[in-house]
Amino acid sequence: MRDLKETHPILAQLGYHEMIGCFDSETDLDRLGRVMRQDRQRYSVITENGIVRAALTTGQRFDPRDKTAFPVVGDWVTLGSLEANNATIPITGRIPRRSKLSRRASGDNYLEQILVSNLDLIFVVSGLDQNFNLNRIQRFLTMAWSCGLPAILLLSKADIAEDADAKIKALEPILHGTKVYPVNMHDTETLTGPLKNLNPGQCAALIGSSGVGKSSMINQILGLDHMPTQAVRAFDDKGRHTTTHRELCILPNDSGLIIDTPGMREAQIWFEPAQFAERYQDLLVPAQYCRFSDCRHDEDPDCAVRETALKSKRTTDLWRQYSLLQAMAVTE
Ligand SMILES: Nc1nc2c(ncn2[C@@H]2O[C@H](COP(=O)(O)OP(=O)(O)OP(=O)(O)O)[C@@H](O)[C@H]2O)c(=O)[nH]1
Ligand SMILES: [Mg+2]
Ligand SMILES: [Zn+2]
Repeated sequence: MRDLKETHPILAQLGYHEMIGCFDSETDLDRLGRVMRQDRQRYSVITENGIVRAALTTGQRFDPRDKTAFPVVGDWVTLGSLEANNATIPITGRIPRRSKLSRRASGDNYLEQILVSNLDLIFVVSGLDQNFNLNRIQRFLTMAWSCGLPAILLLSKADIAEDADAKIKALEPILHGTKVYPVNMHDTETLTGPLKNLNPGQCAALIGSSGVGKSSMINQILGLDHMPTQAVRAFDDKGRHTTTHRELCILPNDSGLIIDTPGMREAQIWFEPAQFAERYQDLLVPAQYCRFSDCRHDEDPDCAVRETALKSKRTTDLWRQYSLLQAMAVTE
């Protein structure tokens, strides 16, 4: 196959290189797209030949009982052919995800809801204004970690913050090595640093409360008012949930992809027990040998997890993440 950048520049920008080998023939590539936007059953899919409207075929391809099987923003999908008199193209399949951001679905059952997929990075956005809340930031960071995704913290509204330095200092105990950038979403210069963490073809998702500036950031990078934004009500800083859908945006100069998401009231953490066990396997066994059965693996005396983490080449960050995740799994 010729250089994908020449034959299929859009697919290349969308990060297709991650899947080189899945499809070889040019016809296959013409049937391939990446979900850019989803409004209930309707999808907008970016293909080499432009953005198309697509929908799931009524049929057995996606088991309706398994919501996690349905395509989400970020997914690579295969498309059928366009029927006459029908402007909507059927989605015929979904390529297995290499990563996903999930949360616990609302309701009593412990169910997974996949928000977006095929990510390389999560930008947790939080305001340096009255929105600033350590607990909330910790939960959003944990949401990324529990899905095995690296997180970067963007502290917006640095231009109007009064005690930014004190707030940033207060973050220290919950960061565990996470990079932090104070930013002004209306000033491109402050966004250059964080965006250096994203390589061509890589995809980041913006998560955080409503009104923290997620859509403003995308508009600033794109240089146009693509995503609607709205001033936050001054009296409670709660925002009004301006963005109501998830949307993947291609950044200029082949500098990666960013997905905007609606503000979340609360980060409901999702744990996939198998994945969790795999990532922290060598810490799970020693956990049984801590002196206290309710050991938080933090400052507690005779903690076997901490000892193991310190002895092995693992960083203490990982062990702290582990304790944090475990604590949250219990309290969920
Ligand atoms: N001064 C200042 N204002 C900002 C900054 N970031 C966002 N804003 C303002 O905050 C308001 C809310 O910004 P949005 O971009 O709509 O927030 P959002 O996170 O997308 O909100 P939802 O879509 O509801 O989740 C807008 O009026 C923005 O102009 C910033 O860094 N500095
Ligand atoms: Mg928004
Ligand atoms: Zn312990």
